Amino acid sequence: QPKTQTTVKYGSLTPKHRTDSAMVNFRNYGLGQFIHWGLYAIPGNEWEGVSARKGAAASEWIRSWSGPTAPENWKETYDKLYQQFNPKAFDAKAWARQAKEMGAKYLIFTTKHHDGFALWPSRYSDYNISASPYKKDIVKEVVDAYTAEGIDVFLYFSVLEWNNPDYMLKAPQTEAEKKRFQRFLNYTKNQLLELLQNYPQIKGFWFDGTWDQSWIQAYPFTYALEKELRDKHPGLIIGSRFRNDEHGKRHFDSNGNLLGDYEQGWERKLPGDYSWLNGNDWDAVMTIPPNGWGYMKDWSGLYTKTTDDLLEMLLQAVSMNGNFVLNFGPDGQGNMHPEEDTIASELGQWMQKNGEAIYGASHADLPISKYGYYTQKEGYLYLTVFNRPVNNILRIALPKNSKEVPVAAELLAGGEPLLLKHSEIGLDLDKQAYYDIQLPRGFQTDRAFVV
Ligand code: JFZ
Repeated sequence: QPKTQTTVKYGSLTPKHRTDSAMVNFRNYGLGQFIHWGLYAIPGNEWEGVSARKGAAASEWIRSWSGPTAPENWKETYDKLYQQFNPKAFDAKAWARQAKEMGAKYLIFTTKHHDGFALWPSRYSDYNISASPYKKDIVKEVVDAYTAEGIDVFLYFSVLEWNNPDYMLKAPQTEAEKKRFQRFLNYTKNQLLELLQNYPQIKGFWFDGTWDQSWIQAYPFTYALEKELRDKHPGLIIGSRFRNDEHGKRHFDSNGNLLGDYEQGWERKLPGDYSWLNGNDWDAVMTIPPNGWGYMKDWSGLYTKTTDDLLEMLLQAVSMNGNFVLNFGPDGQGNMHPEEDTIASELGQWMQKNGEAIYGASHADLPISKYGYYTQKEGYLYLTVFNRPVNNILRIALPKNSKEVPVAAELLAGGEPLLLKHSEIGLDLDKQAYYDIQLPRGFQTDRAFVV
């Protein structure tokens, strides 16, 4: 069927597959860290009789999702939390060291979430970190510390603000509303330019809160703003959640072109099939609890993901050319949750031994393996095994007459050579060539292993 092309004036501004060094680096990251930190870290999902919904709770939404026991003036109370924001244990260098040990190659950090509170001393809003007892520029501390560890920094920025009188959900109608919303747009632009100016090391923005009609209808403004941000900061990486075209199409414009440099819709879920992705760059952001991004005091009674769950998701992402970004929600003092510490260290131990199968690795064009996930790089094929065969023989089926054939196999961690045999026995010998890899007798590890 012939595809009809729609006229799109405010469509994609960048090519589908950028090949500049910033984007090549992005493609090679493999593993990233997300940090949600802000005033919501103080309540930690439950506070003074207020409790966000358990299970479905997104602790950073407590201002909106406060439970039935919330007092009348809860929102006003929340908006005063900044007066007690004084994270005594906050040590950006310690966070950055931990991220480095975990094996993260990039960080996405919340400069301002939906509550509107800026973690940097913004000239464009008084509702910022300078007004808190902490006073110091948290964004600067984080950007500097991570950059010093060689970890690239991306800034999370929520456009929508719950408590900004100039913000509105619907597109402005009256002249007064138009004027008010234009003020909000200018403010947003000023803050973004301010972030670029203050923190020139950053590699990109991770936008959020761009789904309301007010923003959707402001497409001439957002189009021009994206252009300006890119002009001011060559190489800047922006995901597909920043803006829409003039037909209201988000993520992809009306002709199906990705809006931005990578697909940003994979949030607490992963694509099931490589072909859906259509060659687009993407990342997936993931919580450890079911749906809490900000600090949650109490993880009991929730299924919180294990290190193995997360490793499997990492492999699922990288095997389909995506990055996997794991979220941390530090508490109001600046400490990570103890279970986050454990997971970071376990992931780090695994990455230390097996990172070669992740960093710079990409999709291997092979049928899905029942044992785990294939990745490939520079003539090497990696198989990360989550399901160990009981007979200790890993069977790899390659298309018959494939130009590339395996010549040797080894365990990635430690490099132990493994017996590899071309097998004459198989179900589909006309179409496939079978290779059997003998795992060491009694082979056991506590985590997935890579051949
Ligand atoms: C947003 C935020 O509301 C949330 O607090 C958190 O910061 C998360 C990373 O992003 O939540 C979203 C945004 C988009 C979708 C779902 C949740 N989405 O497109 O499916």
